[in-house]
Amino acid sequence: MSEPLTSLVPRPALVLPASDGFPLDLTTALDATPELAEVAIWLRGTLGPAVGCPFPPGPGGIRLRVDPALPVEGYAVDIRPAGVDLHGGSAAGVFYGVQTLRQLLPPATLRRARVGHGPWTLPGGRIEDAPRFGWRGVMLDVARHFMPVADVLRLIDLIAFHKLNVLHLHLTDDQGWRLEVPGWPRLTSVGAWRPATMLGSRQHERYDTRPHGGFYSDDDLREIVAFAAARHVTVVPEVDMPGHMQAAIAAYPELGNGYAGPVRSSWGISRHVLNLGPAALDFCFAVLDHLCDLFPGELIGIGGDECPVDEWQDSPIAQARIRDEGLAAPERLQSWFTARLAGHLAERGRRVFGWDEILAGGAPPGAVIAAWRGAGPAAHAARAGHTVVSCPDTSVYLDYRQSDDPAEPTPVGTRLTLADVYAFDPVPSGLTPEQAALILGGQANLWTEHMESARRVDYQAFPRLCAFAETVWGPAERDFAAFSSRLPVHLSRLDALGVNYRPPTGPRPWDGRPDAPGHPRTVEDRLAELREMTADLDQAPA
Ligand code: TNX
Repeated sequence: MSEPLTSLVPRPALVLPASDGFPLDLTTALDATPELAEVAIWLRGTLGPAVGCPFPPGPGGIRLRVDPALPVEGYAVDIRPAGVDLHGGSAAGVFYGVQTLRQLLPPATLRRARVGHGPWTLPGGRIEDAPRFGWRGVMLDVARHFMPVADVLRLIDLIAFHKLNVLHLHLTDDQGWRLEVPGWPRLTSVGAWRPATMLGSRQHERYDTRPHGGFYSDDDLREIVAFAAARHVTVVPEVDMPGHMQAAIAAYPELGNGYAGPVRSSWGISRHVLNLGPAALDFCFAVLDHLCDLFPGELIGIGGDECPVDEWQDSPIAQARIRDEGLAAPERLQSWFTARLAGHLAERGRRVFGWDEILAGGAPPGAVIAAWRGAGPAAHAARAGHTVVSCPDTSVYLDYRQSDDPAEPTPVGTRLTLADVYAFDPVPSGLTPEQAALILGGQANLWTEHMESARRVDYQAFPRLCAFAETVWGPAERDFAAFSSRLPVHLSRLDALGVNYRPPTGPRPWDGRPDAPGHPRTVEDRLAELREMTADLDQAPA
């Protein structure tokens, strides 16, 4: 069988090889219906420069059609000498079919300009394919390290190449605020900048001496949203509240509980959180309204993770709120707050997307839970009737080290090898079929404390993201040995795309970060820590 047909990533549901393929040359025509105009524009713009073909409209070449009888994101493609017939359940399905065609061509055609003269032959055969899950996500933290728009767009292209369809953008955190909000100019003039950056894990207390920062203009974010939409990727924005808010409080101390100081330079969790008085609530509503203006998707991320209550114990503003709302304890203030945000978003036809900490005290109905603290919270959320995105740190935190090699850049977290990520299943065990149906899919998270550039994000993400793509696209039953045998061909595709992936042989000398030491953990220690962190969920209504 032709090598490209047997080395697709993610692996398609069905591949039936045939003897003769379709040669692509400078005259190959493209026949697409009007509803597929955007796919056609993208195909011409992506494949055109690499093969030197303008893909003139007309019959006899590549034919694209929507067939509503197919699964909505599924596709079926027939490649014969007479032409290519590609049907998708929707424009998204057709788009994924074209992504498959790109992988079937030689890797040189993934480049941005012509290398060689062709003809490039698509191997003959039929492929039928559809994803297992509707949420195939990647989270990018642009708060810890700002990533320029061009690099975000490039990552979206790589996400879409692997048939992933959600980019969760973590836009704010203690270490930086990355979007403009009308009426709150200091968020970006002050909150987007920090005086220095921690080098390595916080245990070492090392810093560089360079300021770091940056933020996206409204048009930057609109461009990201539109670029992603053309690739069938939904951008889910997140502004993390009421904790992880030190950058906003540095800009507007009246939002906090007495903190007056800079944006945070160190990693870890800040104790400086919103006071949740009337002004802070108005601020949060203004932020949400602006997110609704910029991001058309139904879900708006409100964060909600790791919010220490220490400051609320002695804050007159927080205490007044606790008293006025008749809350039993400071711990209840966050769930009261989350309910207010959910109500505000519901009035605008949107829903809350939050980390699993918002389950404590009961999450608002309709909230989508990003379950990250091990496998327990996903099951807890599904049992409580919430829809869930599984992203347990124990399987899919791509900031965690990829091996025990001491040369791995800033080794943190538990070891998550390619095989560990490949073994991920978004559906936790022990759920009824009805509860399992609430698992929307999975998400790999790229926290960027230790990734200051796109090059380092590449290193942490690839090839583990290729393995992850198969966990959310392919069936539950998978074979790591078979995946590994497909990987070398796929790595040649990543080479052509210019991805700084981790080589199977380990980090190259320049991938290392001797200046930024890590803090590796054992799985046993992490599991014990997670049990303690999620103990409060056992008391929460399920
Ligand atoms: C926990 S996951 C966090 C992040 C850190 C990450 C590092 C989550 C909701 N919170 O703030 O960046 O660990 O792995």
